[in-house]
Amino acid sequence: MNKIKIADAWCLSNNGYELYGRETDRLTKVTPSERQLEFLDMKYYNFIHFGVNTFYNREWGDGKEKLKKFNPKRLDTDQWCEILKGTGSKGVIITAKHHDGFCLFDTKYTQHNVMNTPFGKDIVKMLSESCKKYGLKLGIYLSPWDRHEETYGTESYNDFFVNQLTELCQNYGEVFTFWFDGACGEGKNGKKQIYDWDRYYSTIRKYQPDAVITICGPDVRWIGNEGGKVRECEWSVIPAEKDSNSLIMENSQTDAKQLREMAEKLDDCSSDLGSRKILRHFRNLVFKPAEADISITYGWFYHDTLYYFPRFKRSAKYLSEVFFNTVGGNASMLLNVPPNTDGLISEREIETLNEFTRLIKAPFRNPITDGRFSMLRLDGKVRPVRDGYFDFDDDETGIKVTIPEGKKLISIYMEEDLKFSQRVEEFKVYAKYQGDGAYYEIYSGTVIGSGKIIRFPAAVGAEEIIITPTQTRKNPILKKVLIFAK
Ligand code: FUL
Repeated sequence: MNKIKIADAWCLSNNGYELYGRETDRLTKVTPSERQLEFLDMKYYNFIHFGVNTFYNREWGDGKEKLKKFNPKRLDTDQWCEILKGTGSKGVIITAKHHDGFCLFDTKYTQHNVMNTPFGKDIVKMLSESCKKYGLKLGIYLSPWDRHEETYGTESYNDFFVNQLTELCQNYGEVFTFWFDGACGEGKNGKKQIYDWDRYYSTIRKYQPDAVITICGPDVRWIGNEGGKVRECEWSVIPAEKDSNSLIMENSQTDAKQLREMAEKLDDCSSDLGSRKILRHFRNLVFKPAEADISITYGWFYHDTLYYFPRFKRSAKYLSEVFFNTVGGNASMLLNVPPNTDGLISEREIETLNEFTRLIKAPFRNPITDGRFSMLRLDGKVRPVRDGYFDFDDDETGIKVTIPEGKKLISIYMEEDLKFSQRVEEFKVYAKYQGDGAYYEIYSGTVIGSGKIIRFPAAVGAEEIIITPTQTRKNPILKKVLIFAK
């Protein structure tokens, strides 16, 4: 264990990095929009993949599926919402239309929709009502790639798509996100659609100004794989050209059987998207927080039997680690929970979700209450913090927290106030034990961003801890620091 070296603090050496200057001004001027800020507070929410694929035991339909097969006899969107809300979810994104072109909503623009099935009810409408009832936000997945629509591949498809978007914007209350998948399996000889993204975006901005546009969109970026893997440092300020729609589409799924490959892949061409070393080479920067998507089982749609990969089942433990790494790694977690052919989330999934919920809540019981937090100054004096807001003055080196007697430190949760951009690049946590009165380093981390979770493998019996940013782009501003001890 290293003893504390106060000289490492951001306001002294800052690891030799510039602290106030033209470049740090340029970087910290890149800040989120109001809609992004609101989205960043959600942190964990769900995907529902449901459609004709569910009844064909498929991942990708070809657009020729028979509508009479779609009959989820016990469908209950309240059940979905009740279960997902119970896991701490903040919202649900439904596949209003997947690549097969089948629509789960009542649309005027194609016959290939739920109203013409034996089920005959608008499922997006039902879900929007359940979401309201359970206090969840509603999100819409509308696949740009459409294997059923005849106009796909021509300019009129853009009209078709905008018409459907307009229906979805107008008929289902507030929508928190429109999720535009980059996947396309047409290959070289298939139909190629030139998507009029600008028109899609302006339609959304017109009718749903608060919604974020995700993946092939300007507001939220895809993490680059479909297995919930995050980079060691996830940055939210990145070069615009590193997240263009064409790059996303190139890296997206091109075959329904690529499930494992997509889960394991970490976009290697851009594993460092936003350190200072990278950013100085790029003129156009954007604020684009990361979202990590992952499915609870093998495949995005429900399969009774094991799908392409027999052992590809994710345990609650695995999913909970994904939660800690994403929500605690400056990214959001989008967990897919697909209903079965009855139209219900099945027991198998409920069991996993119950255990997942228990695991993700475990480190966050027993927070230490305010009154024990203060800002430590260079001269050794302290400034008490009462409002739970930690904006460092130029002579403040760390956040000092006293641990109540008889309690041990279990975990730490922190958030930067991203209104002021992502600033912290590195920090350390020190503990003072009873005895020699010295401080020892117990954790060394990099970015904080929208959320940093630190879990200590063994409870730390310290009487005091100090959290010291050691490298930052400007004075650090944290809007939340929670300490859990038992
Ligand atoms: C992929 C799609 O091809 C999958 O079917 C699924 O919808 C996933 C979330 O995105 O790109």
